[in-house]
Amino acid sequence: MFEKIVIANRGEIALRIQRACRELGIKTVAVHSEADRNLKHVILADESVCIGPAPSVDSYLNIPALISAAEVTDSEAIHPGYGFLSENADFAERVEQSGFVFIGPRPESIRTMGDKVEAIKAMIKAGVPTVPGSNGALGDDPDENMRIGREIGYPVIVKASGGGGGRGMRVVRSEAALLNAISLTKTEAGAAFGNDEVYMEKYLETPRHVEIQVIADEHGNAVHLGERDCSMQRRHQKVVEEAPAPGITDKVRNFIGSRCAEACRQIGYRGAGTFEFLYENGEFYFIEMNTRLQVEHPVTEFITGVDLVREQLRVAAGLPLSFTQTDIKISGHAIECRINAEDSKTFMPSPGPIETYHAPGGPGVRVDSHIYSGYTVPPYYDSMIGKLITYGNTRDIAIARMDTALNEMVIGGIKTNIDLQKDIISDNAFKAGGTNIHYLEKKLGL
Ligand code: MV4
Repeated sequence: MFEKIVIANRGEIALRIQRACRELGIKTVAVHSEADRNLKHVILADESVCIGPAPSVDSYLNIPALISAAEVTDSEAIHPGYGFLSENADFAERVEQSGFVFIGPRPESIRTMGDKVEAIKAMIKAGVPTVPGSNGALGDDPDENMRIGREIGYPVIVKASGGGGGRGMRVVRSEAALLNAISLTKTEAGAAFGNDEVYMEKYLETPRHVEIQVIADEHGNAVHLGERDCSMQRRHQKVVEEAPAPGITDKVRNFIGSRCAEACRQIGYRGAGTFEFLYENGEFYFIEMNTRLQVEHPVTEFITGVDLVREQLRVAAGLPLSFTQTDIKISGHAIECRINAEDSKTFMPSPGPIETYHAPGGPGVRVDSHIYSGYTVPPYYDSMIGKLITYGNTRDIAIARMDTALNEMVIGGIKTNIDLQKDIISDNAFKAGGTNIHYLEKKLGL
């Protein structure tokens, strides 16, 4: 196992990674911006290095500064967390070329999955079900593109190969609008991603967002850890996630999960990853793969008992996974509410000093947060300041515990979305389970 690693991130995930390191006896180096000297994990780190001014581009996205920090502290590896450089293939490559281990997939895997057309091709080859579509980049022949549109059937969606996460896509509801939509999406994609490749899919009107967690080692072992339902979202920002997804049977989970694990073996995937699917009328349709640890990983940890960050560290160090597929038993139900420093109604960010903080607790309650009383939320970064996760033997118990925990939680001095979360958790459609990706925006009247 590693002796010392750099945590190239901030906030709750940096603290989460540091905790896993502590358990494994790994020393941690916190790298931080000038605005982040008082972050909890920086204070608790074995060593810390200031890597630049507050703006992310000058600090958390500064590749030479991060690699220098690994060099001067004599670290062996770099954990990128999520966001920032976590899915940047060039960063992963430069980390490895500098003689450090990137705690994540091989750079080639990150590059392939970052190119959505390539990712879909790899999935078709591996037997993962995809959305009916062009199964490749669209060419310049208008007649051929019209033929593809007719064959798929309207509505269709035109997506940028370099996009993902909701960027660079356009819904097309009629044949008459297709060619213009393709040319607009191409132009925007070229400017935004430096890649004007676009592809076409059948547009699914009311799907759920269900994703499969996988983890693989360098010895040919790949295991799936079941699914999460992340349909409760607003403007492509997830708000509540849960595992398992309501209504997914063991049989369906094992079918789709084993296809994802097999795809990992086929492409030689290493590390943690997530296969994103749209789920509609009982069918799974692959859309994208995320090659990082995700914000919502704790719900999977609750229902499987696996420590995902610990396993990431193990497989990055070349050790085998500490379990096999048959060891994994999905049990109970977990829900996560993201806690953001923002107005519950307008969603305006609300940075500033936290004057009071009381964390909830009790059976089946987990709080992943770096905040403390006296901490000031800086205005420069994402507004998520923590995650509240609850577990129970049944979904109803997990919901009841979440309701209790949200009512116990006090964060004073700044605005938070706790009231919005209480509203969602007590919503009848949420309680019934299985709401689609448009539900929250409709409820909020957007
Ligand atoms: C779709 C879709 C409907 N049909 N693809 C948005 C983010 C990106 N990951 C893919 N997205 C979508 N792709 C087809 N063929 C609807 C969405 C979508 C969405 C997906 C997941 C979670 C939230 C979403 C919100 C709006 C649209």
